[in-house]
Amino acid sequence: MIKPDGLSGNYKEKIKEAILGSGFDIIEEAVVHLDAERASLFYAEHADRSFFNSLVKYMTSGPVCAMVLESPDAISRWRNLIGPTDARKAKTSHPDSIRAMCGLDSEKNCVHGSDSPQSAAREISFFFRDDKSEALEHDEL
Ligand code: DGI
Repeated sequence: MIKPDGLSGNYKEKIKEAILGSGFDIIEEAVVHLDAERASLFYAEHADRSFFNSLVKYMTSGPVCAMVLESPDAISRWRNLIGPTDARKAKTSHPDSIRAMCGLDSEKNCVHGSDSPQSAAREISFFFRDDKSEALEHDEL
């Protein structure tokens, strides 16, 4: 997922170039503006953290672009391409990563990546349900 700062900072095309240049296929893509309820649900595992309200505010501050990426070892390869959670660390330890390119700090880090097959399955169905009548309303791409 490209987070609000990634889209508002006009990094979408650069991020997609990095995705395709790294050999991923983009299987699904949708621009969605999450409301507080949906953003809270997406990050439910962090509900007890001190930064949760700030995270929800950030994630609802503008649209996000959700994508389903496909490749061998997609989860570890994508996590490696985006770099560490804290974009300030990414700039030193992973200077070629996406978060180094467009992230700001440990919250505004411009992209998300599922961290396991289970979370990928949950997050894919969060944005792209099989039953289109229940799918999240997508903005125009
Ligand atoms: O999977 P990641 O996005 O790399 O990291 P995560 O699952 O630990 O955290 C999810 C998001 O929560 C992260 O992208 C931004 C936010 N976050 C994590 N740690 C911090 C944080 N936000 C703030 N403000 N401070 C943190 O320490």
